[in-house]
Amino acid sequence: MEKSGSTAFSDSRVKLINDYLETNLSRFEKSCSQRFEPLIEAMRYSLEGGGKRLRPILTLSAAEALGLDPKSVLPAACALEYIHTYSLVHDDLPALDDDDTRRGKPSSHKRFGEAVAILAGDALLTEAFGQILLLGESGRFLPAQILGVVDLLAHHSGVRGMVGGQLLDVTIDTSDASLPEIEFIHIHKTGALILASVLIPTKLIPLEEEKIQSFRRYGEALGLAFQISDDLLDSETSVRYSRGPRKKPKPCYTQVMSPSEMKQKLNFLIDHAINSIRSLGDKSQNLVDIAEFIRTRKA
Ligand code: GRG
Repeated sequence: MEKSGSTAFSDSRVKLINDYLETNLSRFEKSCSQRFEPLIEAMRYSLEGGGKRLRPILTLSAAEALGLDPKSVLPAACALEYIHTYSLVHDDLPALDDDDTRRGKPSSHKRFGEAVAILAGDALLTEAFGQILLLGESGRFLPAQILGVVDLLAHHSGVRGMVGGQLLDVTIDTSDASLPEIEFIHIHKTGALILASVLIPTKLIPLEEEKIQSFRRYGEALGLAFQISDDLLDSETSVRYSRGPRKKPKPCYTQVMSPSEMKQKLNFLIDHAINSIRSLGDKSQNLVDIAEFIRTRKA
């Protein structure tokens, strides 16, 4: 797969993820009838679109912070990227944001047509759950632990997480949205999958509740911080409008906070995220670096 657009994360880690994604998709492709090739092509097109791989990198780094071999969680990291990619493919559709481009290339429906883009998103979501089961191949994890990952991902990517947040995002009347309302949407739409990325490894080893809570605090703060940094980046360009049926500004922090208030909140959340995992010591350095990247990111 082509190199990610990331400049923030270790090239070797991004390469590990990209190689795994490609190897796995090729292996999966071999198990499918050739008649389904157009679907595989559309899945591959969006998967290799040059994203930062933030979510899988978080999973690998959280595993490392817990003393697990990061490679052992690659199937779950890959599942997260499948779910993230499906959400972007569907978000770009005419019924939602109606975006012609994604990551500098034509969006999936522009390249393959709406029907195939919808189905490619459906396939990415469905196959993500098949990917998680590959955690079992190494023999390192118990079936109950793997089921814990399935439960976590279903919770955070579905109605109680990303999809629920997306519903509110497309239906809210942004003209008088309050800060708590906007925050509720972001916690679900964007934050939930980021939180799940951090929590996955906590499902794979026996762990005391206090440690799980420190990962949760880190993941929650980082998820919200990521959305604020995204809104800040957008505010430097233009108001975020949806071209889709809504034809109104999308809910974002710029409607309820000034850029300097947003920067203050971003700094507060990043400090909180880093402090939450300090007690894990050197093993959590990559998690600290990711938080610092979100504090200052320009892309
Ligand atoms: C359609 C069910 C469904 C959900 C869509 C996440 C989402 C929900 C839509 C994307 C809208 C958006 C731009 C949200 C802002 C935060 C965000 C998720 C940005 C994209 O994530 P990055 O920056 O993307 O990690 P890359 O391209 O680096 O993978």
